[in-house]
Amino acid sequence: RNPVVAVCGATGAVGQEMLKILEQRDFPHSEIIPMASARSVGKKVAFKGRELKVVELTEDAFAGVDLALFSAGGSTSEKFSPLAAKAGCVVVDNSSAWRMDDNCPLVVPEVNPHDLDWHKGIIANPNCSTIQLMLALKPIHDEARIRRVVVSTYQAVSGTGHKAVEELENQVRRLMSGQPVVADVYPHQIAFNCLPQIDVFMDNGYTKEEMKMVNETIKIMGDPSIRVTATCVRVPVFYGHSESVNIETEEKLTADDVRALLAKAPGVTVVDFPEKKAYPMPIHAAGEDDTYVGRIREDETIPNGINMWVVSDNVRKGAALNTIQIAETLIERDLLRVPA
Ligand code: A2P
Ligand code: 11C
Repeated sequence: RNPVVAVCGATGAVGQEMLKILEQRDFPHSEIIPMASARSVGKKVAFKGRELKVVELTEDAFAGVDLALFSAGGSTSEKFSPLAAKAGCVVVDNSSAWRMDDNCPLVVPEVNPHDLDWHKGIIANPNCSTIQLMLALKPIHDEARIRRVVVSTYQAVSGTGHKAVEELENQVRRLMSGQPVVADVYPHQIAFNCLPQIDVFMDNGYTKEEMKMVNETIKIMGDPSIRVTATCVRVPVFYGHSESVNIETEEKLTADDVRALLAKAPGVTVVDFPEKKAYPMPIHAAGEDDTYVGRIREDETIPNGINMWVVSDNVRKGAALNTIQIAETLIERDLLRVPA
């Protein structure tokens, strides 16, 4: 029979997108159960032209559930994912709770599907800004071995959740009508501004988001020799993260080599026609599944260097879509069960 699927965090920005994508991709299911906090009990969510009642995510909500797609925050996942797995339900979790846990694979299906083979019940979905970077880096690493990556991000407010989307909207409206703004979600005004801080600062002066990009890249690529350094910036864009990426490789690749490699990479579309002013932009990537790469050119300051610009919908490929692709890959590889 088809799996019983729980969507945990079904009322949130990513949860809503998950329901949309499950529907669009005709994900095999015998039942879909939307779960959220007690606050949302009684609410309804749309699925395939019907309305499904939201149930409370509780300790014993997972009896009879085969697959749980979690996007309800780190602490919720820390508490409930092990309970789900114990009940025999495979968890694919979109929070940062399990990503660096040695017992949990961290997977981008186009990059490291083989890591699903050793799952023990909980599989982690990487951070949005890491996922799109992996799609662009993997074909280059396979061909020419990446030594070092310098990445700067331009991240949309939807990465923070519903409240941040509303905050940007409200601030723009208020500023355009001459009213003072209130910053609540972010530490400063985000409208018409850039914030070089995503998440909290760590002892080394980097933010948590920056260190996620460093550590997750190494785990997903399975190669600790790749050195990554990141600067993550929040920009007043609603949907779609952009990244400026500088790569140093062991073997020489020309810009044409990289274009050809990425043109045949799964999940990647190259948009690189400077003469037509055509390059990836968040307004085009929003709502799409692929990761878009453009502005591919050689770094003329080093022998083996490439610069490029990588854009993807952070809520789709960066979160909901990648989570669902992990689930699809589990089914394809006959791995949708918690090993004894
Ligand atoms: P709720 O709407 O009931 O608060 P976003 O990231 O867009 O803010 O969404 C977060 C999602 O995670 C929502 O669906 C939210 O449900 C859910 N969530 C947050 N905290 C909990 C919790 N303690 N238990 C269950 N669901 C939670
Ligand atoms: C952002 N990358 O854009 C964050 C959102 O670890 O899953 C996702 C945080 C995470 O704000």
